[in-house]
Amino acid sequence: MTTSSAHASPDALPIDALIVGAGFSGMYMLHKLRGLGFNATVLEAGSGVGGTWYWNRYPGARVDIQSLEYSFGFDEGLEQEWRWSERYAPQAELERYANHVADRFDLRRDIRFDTRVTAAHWDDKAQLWEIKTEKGAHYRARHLILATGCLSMPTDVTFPGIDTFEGPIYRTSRWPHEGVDFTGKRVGIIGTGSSAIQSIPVIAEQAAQLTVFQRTPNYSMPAHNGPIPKADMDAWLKDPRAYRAASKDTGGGFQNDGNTTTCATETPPEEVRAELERRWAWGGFRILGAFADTGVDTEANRIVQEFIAEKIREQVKDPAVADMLTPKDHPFGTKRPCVDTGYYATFNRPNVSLVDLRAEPLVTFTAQGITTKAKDYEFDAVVLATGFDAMTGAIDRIDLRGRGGRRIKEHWAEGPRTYLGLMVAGFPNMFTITGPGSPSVLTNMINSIEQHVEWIAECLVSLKQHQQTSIEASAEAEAAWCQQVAAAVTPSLLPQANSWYMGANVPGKPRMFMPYAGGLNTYTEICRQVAAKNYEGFIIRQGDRVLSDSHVFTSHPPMPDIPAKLLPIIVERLTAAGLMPAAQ
Ligand code: FAD
Ligand code: N01
Repeated sequence: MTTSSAHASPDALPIDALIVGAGFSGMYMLHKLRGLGFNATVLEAGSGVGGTWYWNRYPGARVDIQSLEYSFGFDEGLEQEWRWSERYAPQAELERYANHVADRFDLRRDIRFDTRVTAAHWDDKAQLWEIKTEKGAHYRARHLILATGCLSMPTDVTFPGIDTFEGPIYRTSRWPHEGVDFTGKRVGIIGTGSSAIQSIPVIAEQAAQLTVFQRTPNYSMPAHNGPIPKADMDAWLKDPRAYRAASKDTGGGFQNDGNTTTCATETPPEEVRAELERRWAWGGFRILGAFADTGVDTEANRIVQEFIAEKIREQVKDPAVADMLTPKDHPFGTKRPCVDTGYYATFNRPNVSLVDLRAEPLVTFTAQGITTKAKDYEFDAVVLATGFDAMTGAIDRIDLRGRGGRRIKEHWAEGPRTYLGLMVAGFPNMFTITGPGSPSVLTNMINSIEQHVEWIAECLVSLKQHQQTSIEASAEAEAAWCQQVAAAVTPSLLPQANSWYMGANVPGKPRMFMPYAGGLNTYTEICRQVAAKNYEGFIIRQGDRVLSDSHVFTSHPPMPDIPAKLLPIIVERLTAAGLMPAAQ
């Protein structure tokens, strides 16, 4: 296993690790493994690094977690030499950052661009993964690391007559590199998720006319983008390590001034109001952490819903449009909330109109535009901001076969099953970075990525030190972890929405809440304990010989304190879901 990965190519000697994807996950994984003396190759479908920030170039695309925190913390030199220009960096700056990281650590020599992995099969005899690419190249690797992204595979959504439309159709997630000039154009956009909410205000400024087709309104909070807040900058400059550590030691992987003790329903209304106003003025996700009961108690959640509805009415002059823009079918926070710059006010512009697809369903695309049940709309261009086959889409598009030829699609037929969101039973030496069953999309993803990369790297070092050739999640530990994932989300309101977290945006996808909702800090501690207990729940082999055969999962950090008022709600939901025995 000493071949130079720079020359890993069809039928070459096996490499230590084949990493799929050159977003932040794949880039850090490569750097980390190299530093530990492993050889690794990255295969990336795109032509450049950055993943999300390479593909999603739509107007207005930017991060919605402050860049001070949404950036790598693994290297102090990198951290010190990079300065973010704004509180929430735009796509172009994030892509520059990804390129800077690639240059600084000389990553490109081990990344093959324009290379899509189509198949990966475990060869039990050779204890290797056999990997194939779209162009027919073949690699062999001891470990397969899927850094394929949770939000990298657009949904296959299509509409009747779409091929008859004579103008261009753009997907936010596959935006042309040369950009799009909408000046003087009549534009239609379908979708009102985060991508649409970011792009609508910018497209509206350029286009002659913009028609927004909305199926479900979303909650959106103002970003209040601008210079990095002084308090944050000062805290970061004073001690970047402590600042990072504080971000990582939170449920969401970013500092949100989270209140875990006070319930909105037990606080005087004027104090609740003042707190929500304070957080709305700060911007971004801060309102999510205002009260301990928002995410659990329907009544408490309604207080925030009404507060945001009022903010929408304040910003949108036409009361009928404001009403259309107000979410009514899901509690606040149960679909990923959006963060915007001028979204609601955009609907006051004379060149912007809103179509409610529930009131007038889309019938067909035509050569000139879109026909709904009520009207024909003519467009020069259409934008699809229709979302992703999240968490599993990029993984199950690969013909992945584990032990005995078992396919990942079979294994996940009723929803993705993993142990810790890191490994899958029956798929030895295959790791997922921020995979289903890990906190991933419920967190600041960079912190989740760093935690996964470092755990995987440590695991590979341990295997190497002990001359072990494979590690694999046991079926029992995987089942136990799936129960943990269910138990973490069941007490909350999260399962009540038809969200992409639940797989609800993809027809036929099994309904299952995919990420682990127990918080990044809790999860990190669980992973640490699992490794410290000699990788409990994993089967470790040397060739055919089983060296360690652990089938249990016992790592449970202490439960955080919960306000007494919430306990009966939590117990009732866990009992109803069969996750807690009913009291006798
Ligand atoms: P990605 O960046 O998705 O990279 C995966 C890479 O794998 C892609 O380049 C893809 O081409 C490649 N790939 C996939 N399958 C294959 C294959 N079969 N063969 C070869 N290559 C393959 N997260 C936050 O925490 N905060 C934010 O503010 C935020 N904003 C976002 C905004 C947008 C528009 C989107 C879409 C996501 C956002 N996210 C955000 C989530 C974001 O995806 C993560 O923060 C992070 O960038 C993920 O990095 P990654 O490397 O894991 O995956
Ligand atoms: O996708 P979405 P997204 N007919 O799934 C609609 C991250 N992100 O790309 O809700 C009509 O949220 C669909 O309607 P409905 C972030 O995690 C972050 O916007 O299903 N409409 C919805 O309105 C985010 O959550 C940022 O009824 C159809 C929209 O399309 C995730 O990526 C920016 C339809 C899809 O919304 C995904 O966001 C961008 C149909 N057939 C993305 N099919 C930041 O701000 C779908 N829709 C950092």
